[in-house]
Amino acid sequence: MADIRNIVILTGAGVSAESGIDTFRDAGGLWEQHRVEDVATPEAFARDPDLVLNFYDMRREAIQTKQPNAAHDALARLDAGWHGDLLIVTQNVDDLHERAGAHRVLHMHGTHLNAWCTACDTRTPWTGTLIDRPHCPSCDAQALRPDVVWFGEMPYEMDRIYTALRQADLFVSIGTSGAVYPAAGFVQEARDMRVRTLELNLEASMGSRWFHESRHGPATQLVPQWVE
Ligand code: BV8
Repeated sequence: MADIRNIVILTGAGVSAESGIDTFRDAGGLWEQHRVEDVATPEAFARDPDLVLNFYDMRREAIQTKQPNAAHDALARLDAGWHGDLLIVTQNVDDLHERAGAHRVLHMHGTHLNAWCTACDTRTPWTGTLIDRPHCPSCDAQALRPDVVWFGEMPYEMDRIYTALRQADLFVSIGTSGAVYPAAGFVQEARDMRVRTLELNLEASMGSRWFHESRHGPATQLVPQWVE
């Protein structure tokens, strides 16, 4: 990586799979247990808030029992020692990148560690449940929802992501199926700007054909090999 200065890394559920966190679309994944339309849209939340709040309470509780794996650890080492710009853009709502020690992390689909008050629009660190309609610490309204980006909602910090992609020398996608936009389109954005692209994934993804190079295998093997 001698001629590389600025790196953008996109991670998806596959980077946390070996920590025991369900992915979305693998056999038995989250969406097989729940239809996306039923739990990850604003309409679903309006229609059946208990179902949605239970789904996220269950995931928030499960995430807190999991630990970072060798892929998170390798990315944290890279972040700590990298001389240039580096941004880990994660689609994941877990905090395993941070718990492994990474600092330059951007949660484009939000984080399970916050609750978002729909009354006063503040975000509060949250590790408990939301199903019991707790009061917002700021305005006392019982109007808290998960601070995650649902389908049809704008992902966080898109301008910052596109700016980082424009300035990157290398774009690496790790553990994502390439099924969800706009994240799935980042590789094409990168290629349009003559950025080198590398995919590290268990198997071919929906976007593999766009990458200059695509390596297949578990993240706990591929990521440390790439970082070292
Ligand atoms: C939006 C919530 C407007 C939190 C999620 C074109 C342009 C823009 C939008 C669209 C478009 N076409 C369609 C849309 C609408 C929609 C969309 O993409 N629909 C899809 C279904 C077609 N997108 C949206 O609504 C987005 N908002 O568009 O706003 C806009 C437009 C332009 C610019 C800005 C704004 C909002 C999308 C966010 C939805 N919220 N999550 C939560 O509950 O977690 S999405 C959900 O899917 C998660 O965030 C997840 O991260 C994401 C992607 O899934 P993956 O992470 O890839 O997980 P998956 O299971 O699919 O794959 C796992 C991969 O890992 C597999 O490939 C597997 O092989 C691999 N793997 C498994 N084990 C391992 C492994 N790899 C390595 N090692 C292993 N051990």
